[in-house]
Amino acid sequence: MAACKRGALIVLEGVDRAGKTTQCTKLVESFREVGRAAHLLRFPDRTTTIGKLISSYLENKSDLEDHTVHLLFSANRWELVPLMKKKLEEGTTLIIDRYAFSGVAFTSAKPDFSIEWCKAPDVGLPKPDLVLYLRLSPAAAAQRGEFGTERYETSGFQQRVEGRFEQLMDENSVNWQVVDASQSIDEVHDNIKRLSLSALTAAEDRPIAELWR
Ligand code: NYM
Repeated sequence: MAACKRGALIVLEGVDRAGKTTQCTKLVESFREVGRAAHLLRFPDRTTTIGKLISSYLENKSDLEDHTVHLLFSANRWELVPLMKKKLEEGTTLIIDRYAFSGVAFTSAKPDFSIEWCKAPDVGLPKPDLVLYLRLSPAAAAQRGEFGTERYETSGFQQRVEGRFEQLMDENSVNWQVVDASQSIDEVHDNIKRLSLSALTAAEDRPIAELWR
């Protein structure tokens, strides 16, 4: 009997209001429509004990030291790794709204944080087979309405985050694909669906790799 093919690990990244959450939901539906199991995850996962600490920090209800909150974001990914591996090995594709790249981009946008230090706690996480970067200019993002009220939701900070994402994309150890997020929801969806289905075909016979290792 042929070994069970694994699912793909697909991550959507991008600045706030690029449409990640909408696109993640539509992508899961598309996988299911073509008969492939798919499951949606998002980071931070605010439902766990660690996730609740992070959520309170983001909502400005509590303060946490900058290194500490970075490590909590990472711990919040590691606590989900057993579930992620189980799902992938069962053949379920994971569509993830933000991952370690957001972790690095947001913390390293703060003063005195290097990209190298920020990556360290996430080294060895399950490596995405595809990272879709939804690129949206600050001007186009501004047309989509006001920023929210959570921590980091200011235009100055978001511009630094965007610069960090662009730096991360220079590395070719990760399969980054840039998608123009200024297109219509359906156009963006068609692009990411095509890229995601071909990533699944390429990944399903290969073992799960380790990020940044
Ligand atoms: N964020 C997200 C981080 O600072 N580090 C991380 O590791 C991750 C995954 O949290 N502003 C930031 C990015 C967002 C916020 O917002 C989560 P949302 O709307 O739940 O994606």
